Amino acid sequence: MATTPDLGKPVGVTLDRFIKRDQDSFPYATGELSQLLRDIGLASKILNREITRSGLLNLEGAFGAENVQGEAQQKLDVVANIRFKRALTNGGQVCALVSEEEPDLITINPDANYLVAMDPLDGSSNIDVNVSIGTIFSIYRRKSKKGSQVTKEDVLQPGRDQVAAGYVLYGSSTMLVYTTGQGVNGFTHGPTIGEFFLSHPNIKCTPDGTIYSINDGYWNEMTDELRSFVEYCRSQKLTARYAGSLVTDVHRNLLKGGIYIYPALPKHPDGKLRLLYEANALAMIVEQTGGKASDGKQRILDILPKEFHQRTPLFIGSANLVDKCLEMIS
Ligand code: AHM
Ligand code: MG
Repeated sequence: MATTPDLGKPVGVTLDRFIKRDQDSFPYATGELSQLLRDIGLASKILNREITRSGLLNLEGAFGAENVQGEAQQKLDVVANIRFKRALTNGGQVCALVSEEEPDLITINPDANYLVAMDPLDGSSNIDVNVSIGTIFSIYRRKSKKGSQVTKEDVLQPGRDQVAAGYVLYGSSTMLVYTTGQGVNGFTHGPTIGEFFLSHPNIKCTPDGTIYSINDGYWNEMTDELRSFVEYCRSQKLTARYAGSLVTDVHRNLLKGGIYIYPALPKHPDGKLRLLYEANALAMIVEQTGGKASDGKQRILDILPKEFHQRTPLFIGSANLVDKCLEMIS
């Protein structure tokens, strides 16, 4: 029997309208954060267009330079960095930006209140093979006075002080998922209309997941304790899934339930992923859905960063699976 759609649910509302509704729930909101979120939405739509056409525009492959981490930049890494920087500059709501692609703090508008840390295009080694990639962003309120020079202390805030965070997944469809600390909502891009529409309201991560995601190629370099946890996952008949694209792996586990692990390894003694613009944003999102995120010793969101490009091990996902893993490795 056909069912009548529930017209009371806000599914289908555009991102812009949803951001406005979100803003209205904060009595003293000025609209600056809303504008910033819209700017990120706009840049991601522009980048989405570049990504879908990259094979035709000779935008695949290496750019020929290295970023601050000593990793080969892909052409689309560079394009993504430019697109976001331009959108945030034109939008005027960001005083400074930390980007994976640039070594130093990028000052934008000293009269603005917000700071952004972002990985403009994550998982870029997957670009040339049409595997999903993503953008990750964290938003903080500056501590110093508006109009003054932005300081290192403004940027080095613990993740629990993020005012908003999110990611964009450029996959079989493009999705923007974000939180302002009142739950997590996901928006799917309608390519023919050029808008994001609410498609995944109030996302919740199931406490018991069925997926584990870790690069099995590092088996010989894992600690015995971590290997025991992987063996536990196998014994429980969990499914192994690892795209090698952080946003893709975390997003899938968020919707289906699971754990993603990038441990400290001999070649990455502090882990590979970056605290400020990868782990923190995803930790805020996952915690807001009921999940957990840890570096193996402490909650990701409680780490006080010391450097812009600091790395961290990451154990993130369904609460009971993360707890079980932490219990077994500690
Ligand atoms: P990137 O920021 O240079 O793209 O690297 C981060 C990526 C993550 O998306 C992914 O989870 C991880 O690196 C995969 O690393 P590995 O190939 O070592 O498993
Ligand atoms: Mg990255």
